[in-house]
Amino acid sequence: GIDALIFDVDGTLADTEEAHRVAFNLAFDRYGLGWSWSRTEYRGLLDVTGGKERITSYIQSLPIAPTDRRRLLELVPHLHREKTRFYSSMVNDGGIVLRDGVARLLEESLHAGRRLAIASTTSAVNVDALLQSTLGARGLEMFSVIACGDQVKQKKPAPDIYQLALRTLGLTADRAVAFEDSSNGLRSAVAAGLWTVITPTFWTEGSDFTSAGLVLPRLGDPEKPLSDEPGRQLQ
Ligand code: XBP
Ligand code: MG
Repeated sequence: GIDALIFDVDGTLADTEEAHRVAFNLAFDRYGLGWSWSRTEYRGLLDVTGGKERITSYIQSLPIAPTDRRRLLELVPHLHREKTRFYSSMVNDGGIVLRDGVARLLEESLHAGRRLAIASTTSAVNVDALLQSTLGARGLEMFSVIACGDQVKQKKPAPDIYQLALRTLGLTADRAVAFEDSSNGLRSAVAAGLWTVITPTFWTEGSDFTSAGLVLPRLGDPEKPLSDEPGRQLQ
């Protein structure tokens, strides 16, 4: 049987990528770099997971002198810190909603005695902000394990983050199911031995999902936001 459900965050729990894109651009602006990532360009940039890694790979692709490149590479941690500030405040302001069916799946899985976990590339502060702003005060408590960001050396598509989640849950891969939206996420989960459900977004549709156990347009029907009301019934 299945003991746990392991969720990716960006793209899977919520379609956050537009907010990430805007936050990157605001950070570039703050540093007067004159860079602005369009939606089309950002779709391609998503091939590299992790914000710091994405900015680094972008700088590596610029046709500039080695000294300029070095100077820009030194800025990466600062740019990323600024980006995280912009992104997490957008999330805290309530600008992000859960994807259809997510809240219900989380609630019903807990009710059925399954544990919930997170395996995400993004920073812990972003994951915390998203869970609290979409699920309320209980958001963090619902998850037994939150594996994210720089807790592993190798980000997705490497299996490390899913392996960390499984290890912390104390489970082997056959006792859990993964939920993902991207081919990098799918590769990571499958490499960790997990059967994986894919719900693509605008940013990932058309990718190669052949190794997925199941590809669905969404995890369920649209629903009203969760209330903190005790005894709230799921329909
Ligand atoms: C999502 C990502 C993240 C965000 C940026 O990947 O690639 O890197 O775009 O987050 P996944 P940070 O959904 O596969 O985990 O800037 O916080 O790294
Ligand atoms: Mg994702």
